[in-house]
Amino acid sequence: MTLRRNLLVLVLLCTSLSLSAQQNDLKLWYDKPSGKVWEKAMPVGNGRLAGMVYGNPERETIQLNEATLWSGGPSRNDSETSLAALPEVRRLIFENKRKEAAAIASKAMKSNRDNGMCYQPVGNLYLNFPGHQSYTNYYRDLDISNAIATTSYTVDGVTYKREVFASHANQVIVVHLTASKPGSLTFSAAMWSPQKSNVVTKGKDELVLSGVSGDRDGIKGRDEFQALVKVKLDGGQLATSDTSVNVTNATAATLFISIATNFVKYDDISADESARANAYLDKAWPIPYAKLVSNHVAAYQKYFNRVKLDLGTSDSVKNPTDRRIDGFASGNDPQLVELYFQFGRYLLISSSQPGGQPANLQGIWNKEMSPPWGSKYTININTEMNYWPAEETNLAEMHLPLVQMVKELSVTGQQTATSMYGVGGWLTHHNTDLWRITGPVDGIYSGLWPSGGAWLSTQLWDRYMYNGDKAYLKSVYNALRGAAQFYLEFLVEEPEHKWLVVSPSNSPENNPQAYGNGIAIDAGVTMDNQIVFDIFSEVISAAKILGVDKEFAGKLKAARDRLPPMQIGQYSQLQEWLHDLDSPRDHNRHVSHLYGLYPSNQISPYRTPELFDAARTSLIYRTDVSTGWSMGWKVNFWARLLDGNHAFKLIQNQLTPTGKNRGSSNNGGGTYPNMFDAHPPFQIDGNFGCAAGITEMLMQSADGALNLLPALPDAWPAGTITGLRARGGFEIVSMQWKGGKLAKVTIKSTLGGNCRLRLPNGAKLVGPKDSYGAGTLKTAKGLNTNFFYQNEETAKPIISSQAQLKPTGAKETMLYDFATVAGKTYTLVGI
Ligand code: FUC
Repeated sequence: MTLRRNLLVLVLLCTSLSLSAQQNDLKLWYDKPSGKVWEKAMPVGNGRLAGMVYGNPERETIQLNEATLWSGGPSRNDSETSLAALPEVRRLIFENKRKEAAAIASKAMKSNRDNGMCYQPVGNLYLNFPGHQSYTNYYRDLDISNAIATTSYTVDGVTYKREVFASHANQVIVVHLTASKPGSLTFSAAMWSPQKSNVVTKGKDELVLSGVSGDRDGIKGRDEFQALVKVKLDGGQLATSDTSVNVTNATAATLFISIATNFVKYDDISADESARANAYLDKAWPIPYAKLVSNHVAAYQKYFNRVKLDLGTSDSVKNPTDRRIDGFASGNDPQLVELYFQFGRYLLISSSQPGGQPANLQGIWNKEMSPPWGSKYTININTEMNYWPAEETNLAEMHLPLVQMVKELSVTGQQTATSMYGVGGWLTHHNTDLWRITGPVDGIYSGLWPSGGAWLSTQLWDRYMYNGDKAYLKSVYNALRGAAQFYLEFLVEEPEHKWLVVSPSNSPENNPQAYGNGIAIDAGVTMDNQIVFDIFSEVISAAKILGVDKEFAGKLKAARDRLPPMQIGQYSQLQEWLHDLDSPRDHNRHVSHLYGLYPSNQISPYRTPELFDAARTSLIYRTDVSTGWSMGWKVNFWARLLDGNHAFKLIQNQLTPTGKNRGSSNNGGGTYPNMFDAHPPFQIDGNFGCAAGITEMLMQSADGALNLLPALPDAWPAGTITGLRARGGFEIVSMQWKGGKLAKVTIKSTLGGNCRLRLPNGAKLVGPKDSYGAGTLKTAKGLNTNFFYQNEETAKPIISSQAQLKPTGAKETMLYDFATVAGKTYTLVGI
């Protein structure tokens, strides 16, 4: 009997131990409050509302945002003098008189209006707890498995607990406060905003903050907002002063935070923010707390639970998250990679929801009136990177705000195409904002780059490669077509080879020394050539699929044939510019000419081995450590270069506390204690880029086959992942690997068609028994008959006589074909 009871206790103990270990797996947790440091606070968000929870016992701060609160109001920023200057600027570039070209462009093409508006904060909610200066048992966390931030501590034997979430179901931020001893919860709630605003109290239980966004670049702030905080009590008393709600001797309290603005659309700010904020609040108010939680968790987990990753675990999981980040690069903590990957997915679900705004430079979290780079949309890399994990990590719905933004830009950008360049179609330069500006932002060094809209458009096409949904393709066709039409009319013939090139432009935020300091103005840069190649090819395919625009597609084909091919220069590098001007000592954070390697698929170890090696050489010259987003991009590059160990090295650099990365002129990028990516300052792109890179190490689908475990590092010999999506509508229901080899994979086909697999080892098909060709896997040969895996042919590169190219070094793989039927699931085991 005693033995049985002891056994039972042991079993129970083990279960609860393993449960708590498991529960810890998806938590960012800390044993100290954030104090004043925003980058230690925990982010919550529902795509529209966001909060940063500091977890300070005596004075809690929850910094608040609403996704449509931006400085200014509806505006445009085209330059009116550009068109007249265009021929002269082009002529000077072709004559290699770049200084002169830049001088004219700086005067005539730069925007003389605004340089983009800022994403701005709503303000702070403060909760003051008298007597909570000294506390014990402090703990706080962000549980990304249910999107709830919790703080708890003990004062005078009473344990206080705060739970905060931005409800995905009920459109309010909820703060739930409890005390372990009835009647011991006493606090006051107040609000503050850096905006032009005022705070009043309403009844006995409510704060009302009303304001209007800031002015900027001479554009008046017209984005009006209202934030309401209403308190519901369990026991105790409620009272208000002029500016605070005061609670005494309660046992529990639930605070409902409702925020709204007058923003309807980029050119319409006619909504009534107060009516909206009240409507959200009135709807949520009657719902009991437990139901608010279950609604929220269900709505969040619908997305989050689709993907699970297990790379193994170590004792490090017992440490607080900031200590784990500190030790990651020199230790063994594979679970932190899982946490970082899932945190990326958490951030995307929290900052980008259908019907809302896309994630900006800081996602949806910003405390500054004048944040770095306006916390807007920089689209010469950053916004695109935000969405790299969307399709493949099974968050396709989160992509929709970006799709909508591109549709809107394809309207506002038409006027820019006509007025600035005298051509049809549409474009954006290297930035945009809530008001969908499409003119150049900042100086021409970075701002005079006309390919932002086209790059974004290629991502809309890529979404089609995953979903194969013709109705979707039709809905974005006009945007894609307009992006291609812009180039068709804008491309000019360069004098030397008679290639068609984009001019004026630049290779984002970089220049060869030969042009002189600060001069980047250019024609025919490699990244532009690659982007034009993609958007032309995509529109040619889309027109064919939709049975439209035959003649237009013919014109695109003819122009595509006249684009410059990629070139390999004297240092065996992929040339960034039309001429061989790269320096092996150039460590610029942008690696724009490798767009063709990732996110595009123009460079491949199997189809273009010389370009593959040249791209690798260029990347080695650029070095590893850099800004956060640059390192995130490099994880993807090294994954596409099939070098898992080098990709892992970049993850180590990324998961290093900011400021601690050494040995590079690009010091500084890394990770903050709350796992936010450090440019520095905080910029969310690196979180997303690195999450996408981790995925690309485990699965790729851009190069003619579904490539499983293409870049597995030695650090992850065994693991499992569920729920990834691949092009052609394939879903990796689950995949397991052991000893670096594929052990088992289950693939669901949603569109049917040939499944071509590239594997590190042999495999056999074990199910389903009734499937076509069950049990057999044909060795793949020739062109993949599956449209979604048919790559456009990359033009043969021009190779410098001084270049010394190396073999790709790609490991031998097995290449199989098997036919699939839409809706069926197939299981293979490794042999
Ligand atoms: C681009 C980058 C910077 C920064 C900014 C927001 O201009 O060159 O590094 O990320 O965007």
